Amino acid sequence: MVAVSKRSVMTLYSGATCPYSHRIRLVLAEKGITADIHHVPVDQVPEELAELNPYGSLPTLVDRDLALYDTRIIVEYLDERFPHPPLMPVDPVSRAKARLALHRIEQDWYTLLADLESGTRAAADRARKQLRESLIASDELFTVADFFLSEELSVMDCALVPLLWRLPRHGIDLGDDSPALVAYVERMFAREGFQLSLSDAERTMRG
Ligand SMILES: N[C@@H](CCC(=O)N[C@@H](CS)C(=O)NCC(=O)O)C(=O)O
Repeated sequence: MVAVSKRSVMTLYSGATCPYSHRIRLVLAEKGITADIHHVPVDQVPEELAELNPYGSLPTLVDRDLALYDTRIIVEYLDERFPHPPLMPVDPVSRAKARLALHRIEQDWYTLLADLESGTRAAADRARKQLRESLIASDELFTVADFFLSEELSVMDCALVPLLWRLPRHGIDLGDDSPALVAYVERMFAREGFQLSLSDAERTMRG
């Protein structure tokens, strides 16, 4: 549990190994927002959460009378309520590009992660191969800037990094085939915000 700050009474219902919850914890840590973080089991959410969120899904953020679910909606709210540092670019074209990239990250990579986490053995094997190949094929994207397609940390990094942290857990080793991606991973994992975002269970996912 993280201490509650004077200006915030927010509560995050989080899954200790849930990549979507990890995205929110990363945004909180990078923005220096303190909140009560309650790790709850995904398959046995407390009654109070079921009353706040009709889907009973994690993550769920409660800020006074407001209960929010859906990772993207929570991230957008946090970015608007706590604007510094901003996680979205300012101009409309860059904002649209960031949203599109986020969509691709979720459609192309998070769907494969879902197969790895709870698919059949065959689906997980297919997803492992596809995710590895797709990440390696994207190596050039990680040469563009220090952060993903950006000079500053953004919502795209906050989505990508929790997924990348989980690769060894699912038997994915990028090897030497994607040097820019590997360098990006090292930079991002070394950030204080990232280290603070990890639950104890996530910390054990890598040695
Ligand atoms: N679309 C949701 C997906 C989140 C999600 O799949 N969370 C999982 C835990 S990692 C969950 O709560 N599963 C149980 C459920 O959806 O009822 C979001 O973006 O927040």
